[in-house]
Amino acid sequence: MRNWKNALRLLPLSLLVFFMTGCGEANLTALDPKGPQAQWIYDKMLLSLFVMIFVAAFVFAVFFIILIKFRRKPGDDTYPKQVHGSTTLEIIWTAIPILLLAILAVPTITGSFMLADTEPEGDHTVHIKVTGHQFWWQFDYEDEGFTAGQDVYIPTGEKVIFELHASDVQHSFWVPALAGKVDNVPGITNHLWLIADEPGIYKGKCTELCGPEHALMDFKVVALDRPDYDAWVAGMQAKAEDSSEVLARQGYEVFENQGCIGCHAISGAGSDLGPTLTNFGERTVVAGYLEYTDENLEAWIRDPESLKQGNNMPAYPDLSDEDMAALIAFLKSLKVNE
Ligand code: HEC
Ligand SMILES: [Cu+2]
Repeated sequence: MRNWKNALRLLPLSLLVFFMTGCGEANLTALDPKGPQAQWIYDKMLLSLFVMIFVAAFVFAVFFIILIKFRRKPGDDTYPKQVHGSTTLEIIWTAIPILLLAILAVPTITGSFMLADTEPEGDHTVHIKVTGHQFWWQFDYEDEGFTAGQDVYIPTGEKVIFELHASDVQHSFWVPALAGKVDNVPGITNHLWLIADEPGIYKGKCTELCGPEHALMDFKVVALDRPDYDAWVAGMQAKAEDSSEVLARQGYEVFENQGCIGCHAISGAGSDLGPTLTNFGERTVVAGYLEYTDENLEAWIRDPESLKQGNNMPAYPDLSDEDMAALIAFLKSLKVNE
């Protein structure tokens, strides 16, 4: 009884948690689709939900009718009439499920072809190579000639085709508001396309258990209107072609002397060892999930292990405060659209 009451007390809290899971960064949900792929998936979820509700309602209704109608009445001692088999009934209850499955199967099969159609569409189709690493994402814009880390920028209203790879173990690429999930498998190339209808930042997540901090392997899709997207691409390309201005910045020395440069590219092609930092100053989080503050940045550099267990960045506990300040200022200055 006590347990039951406690459970009841937790109800408002759990409802709150339930409703809040949709808030905060808002769009880590498949229930508020923002593109045709996600919309299709959402519609099919509703369709199967309606089919299930119909089945459940029908079965429960029949169950209760029988329960009440055929109850043994007080004073009634007669033994009910015994029946064995009914061809009509059996045909009916075989046909209904077949019909229901057909209702689900036809759109599912035609839709599977639609979702797998990674043929370019229009003259602008964007191709991006995605590589999953423990526990971060690399985005190579091969046609454009540069690499981005953690945040993937796309134009709105255009078909974007992702080519999915993995460098170590299996990962899975999922941006619920825009599309379904497809696995990144070492040695295999998978594809996924999506379209973002509106500009915005869409949260993405790795959905394949890939190690201790799998749960923190977050990324973002930044959808921009074509002109803004073009400006971003031009900025990234300019940095890829000429990084002299970045290298001359204060704080770069520390970055170089500490060996950060060995894993983190700040222009051009990225490294497989760490996220490209070319536009790190434009990120909204550190390491995929930490709030973007100087304190968190410092904490990350001094001891990444304590924030993301098992990740592949070494700790720098002994950096002087001066070097740290210079380094942080340098990292925050890395922007492509200034
Ligand atoms: C041996 C390779 C390696 C070295 C050296 C290294 N890092 Fe990293 N760094 C990584 C990896 C791997 C990650 C991604 C960790 C994760 O999220 O799982 C990372 C992540 C980061 C991030 C977060 C990036 C983002 O997109 O949010 C920052 C900032 C960073 N490192 C700064 C530095 C600085 C500054 C140094 C030098 C003092 C440095 N790193 C040295 C491998 C390295
Ligand atoms: Cu992963």
